[in-house]
Amino acid sequence: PVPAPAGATHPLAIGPVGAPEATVDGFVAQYLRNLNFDRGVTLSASTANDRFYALAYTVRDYLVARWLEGVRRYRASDRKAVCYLSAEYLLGRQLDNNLLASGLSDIAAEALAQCGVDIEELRAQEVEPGLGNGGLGRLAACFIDSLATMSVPNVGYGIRYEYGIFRQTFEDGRQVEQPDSWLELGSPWEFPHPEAAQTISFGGSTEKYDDGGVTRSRWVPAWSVQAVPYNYMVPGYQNGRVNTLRLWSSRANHAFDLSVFNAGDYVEAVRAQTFAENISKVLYPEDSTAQGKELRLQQQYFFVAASIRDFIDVVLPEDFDLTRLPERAIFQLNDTHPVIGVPELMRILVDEKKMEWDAAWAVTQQCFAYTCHTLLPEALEVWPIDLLGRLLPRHLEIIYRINEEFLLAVRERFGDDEARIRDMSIISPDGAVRMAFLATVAGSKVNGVAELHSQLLREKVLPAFDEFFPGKFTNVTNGVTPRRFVRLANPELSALITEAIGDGWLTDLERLRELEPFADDADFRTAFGEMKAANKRRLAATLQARDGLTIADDHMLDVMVKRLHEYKRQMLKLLHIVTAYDRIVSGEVEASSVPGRTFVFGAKAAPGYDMAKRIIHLINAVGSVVNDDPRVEGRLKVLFPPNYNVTLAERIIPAADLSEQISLAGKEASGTGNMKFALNGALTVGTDDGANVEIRELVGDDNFFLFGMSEPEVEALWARGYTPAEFAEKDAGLGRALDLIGSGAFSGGDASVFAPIVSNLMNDDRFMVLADYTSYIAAQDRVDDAYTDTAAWQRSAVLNVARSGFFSSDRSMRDYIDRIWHTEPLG
Ligand code: GPV
Repeated sequence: PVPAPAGATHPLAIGPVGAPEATVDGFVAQYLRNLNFDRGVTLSASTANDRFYALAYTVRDYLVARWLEGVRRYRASDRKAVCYLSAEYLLGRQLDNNLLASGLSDIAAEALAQCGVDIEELRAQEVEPGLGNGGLGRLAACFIDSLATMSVPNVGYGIRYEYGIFRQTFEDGRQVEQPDSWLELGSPWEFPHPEAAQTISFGGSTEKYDDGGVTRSRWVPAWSVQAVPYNYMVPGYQNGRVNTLRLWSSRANHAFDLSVFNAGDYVEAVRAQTFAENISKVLYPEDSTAQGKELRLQQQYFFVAASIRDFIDVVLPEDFDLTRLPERAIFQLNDTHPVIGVPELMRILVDEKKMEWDAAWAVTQQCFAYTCHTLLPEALEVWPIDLLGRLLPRHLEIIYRINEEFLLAVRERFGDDEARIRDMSIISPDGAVRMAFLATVAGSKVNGVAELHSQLLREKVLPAFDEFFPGKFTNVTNGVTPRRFVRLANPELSALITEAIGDGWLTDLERLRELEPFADDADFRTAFGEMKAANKRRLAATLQARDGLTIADDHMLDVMVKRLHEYKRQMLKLLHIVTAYDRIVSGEVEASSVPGRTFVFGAKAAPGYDMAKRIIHLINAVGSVVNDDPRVEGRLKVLFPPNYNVTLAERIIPAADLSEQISLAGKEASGTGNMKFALNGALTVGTDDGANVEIRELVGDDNFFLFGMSEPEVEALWARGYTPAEFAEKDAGLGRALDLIGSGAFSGGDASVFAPIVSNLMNDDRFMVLADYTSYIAAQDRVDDAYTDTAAWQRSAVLNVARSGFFSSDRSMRDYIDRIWHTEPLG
């Protein structure tokens, strides 16, 4: 027990008061208490929001005691913690996750039933926090779930954006962005701590001063804001552990406000406040694209500075000897967004704690590790030195010194090889800080996110660094949490699995292997087919209620859900749809000879990405024509529900038969949707890219539809010279599909609407859509054939589930722990 405050005599004052009783009666009592005392309403006078809040608070109440106890035990230990620094966390809804983790699902359902409350209605009340763009943000959410489940001490650090990823609507088929005001009705899951706010400074200049005979540098900032922490519980799966996610929100500095206010300029004071609060106002809606905006650098420094200081000043004991920081913390950099933390830690150690540079650098190098999530050169962040110097002048000086010493070491090893020096300099020849280089130099390890990606990172993107730092580069293949993406999203499949092999798979996903024999069990396959059919009906109900869309339940569900990006090649999928449509309407193929297919898209385009938005328009345009054409009725259908998010993913993925993972080889770092589909028994049609490579190796060639060029073949074609128009000439089907799009067949005869897409494909086609078309269509013909043999298809689907256990984020976390973090669970 913790020591009681002086003067405490009541037994309850000594520790956490403990959770309410985990019974239906206990739950009901706590629920009604929350409704009355927190919401200030009676059950009969409550709104759905009140009832949702009271439910969330009740679940929270059960978790809080474990959380506080865990924090206490961690602080009493000397364990190393994983400080995961991520600009994005794409959490999804929390209610069911927290019910499952706390083991309260059944009790809550019964308790609410006894109160006459419809739990389904309350589920629908929850607005998901969309504090991320896509894969990178969702990966962070899976990782913190796994760390809690594995009892590994972890704090997730990030930004509490007031507006998350925009809400997508369509007007005449075109994407329109609406603000995501997820906090409008408040969030029951957060614990704000305004009293623990930190001051984060910006701007100004640096100066040298005499510190008892030693000349030192210091930063004299010009302005500052407050960083207010909001804590969220991250419960492990039924293990009594609850970790913390700490997100920072910006506020105006009161001192700053007041001085202006005293001068009588009320409006100016309020403007200053708006300026400060801008920093955490909105998530940048980019995905795999760098955005060199000053506000974004402000966001990055804001959350990283607050997080590092939080760990040192609040989490670690007072007067902790910072030369031992690597024993207590590893700061994992989720891509380059938090890399400004490197010079920040150096500044704290050297300027504030007065450590020698070399000692500080040794500490810093052990405290950071860097995960790279891309290969696209345009997505590698760089900050112009004038911008960085204006916003963070002392950090720029520190970066210069890091670079100077690094390049000196390079010269020592390789001589005055100026070309090499230029290629490896953290400062680029055109005067920008290359954040990936800084992260690589500073990090104890650098990892890619799938085998192929890590190999290409080493060999193509950072080869000079791999040579200079032997052993620094490693791979950790991504993973996904089976709790959310199998157990919660697919309760029918989960029941089937548990009935067959017990429930150990939920925390040891490799045990899905034990399902392999069931692939040859006709009864199991039938049950599996019924599960898919039930999931399709559930999706149909969701899409009907959400968007008024209908799906035929005898169709193959062919799904492509992911951010809209040219490298992911939604265009290739569209060319297949246009071809399938054209084959039927031209009479080349008898409609009844191919299985009925419903194509489902989900995709947001970055608001400033014109080509991506045009492709969204084209998907909707092709959808209208195909869906309204009686000649393909009952055979082909295109659905594009707007605003794809985690909540919708949890409905779509379990219903899918076919998973589209069709990026140009060498462009998709990993993909994680691909793993979710395989784990839910969809077969993949995919290129040899990212984690598809590992999925195919594991599930077997017979259970995966491979197509397209391999990465070396892509390179060879570039080297030979790629002329896309030649491919359009060689394949008549491709020529016809492009003609249809280019001639206005999907735009009411107005050829100009989609001509830019066609001309881009014919003349440029950076992602070689046309080069892979023929192979893709052949793969889709194999899919059609395979789908007609139901037993064989289901056998493959079961094998996909049985052989995908490797893709648990628990395994990813184990790999990070073994290869990078060297942390231990808190027993
Ligand atoms: I860099 N990714 C992302 O979602 N946003 C980004 O800004 C960057 C990468 C994605 C990659 O595109 C996926 O291939 C990968 O699976 C995911 O990050 C998680 O590693």
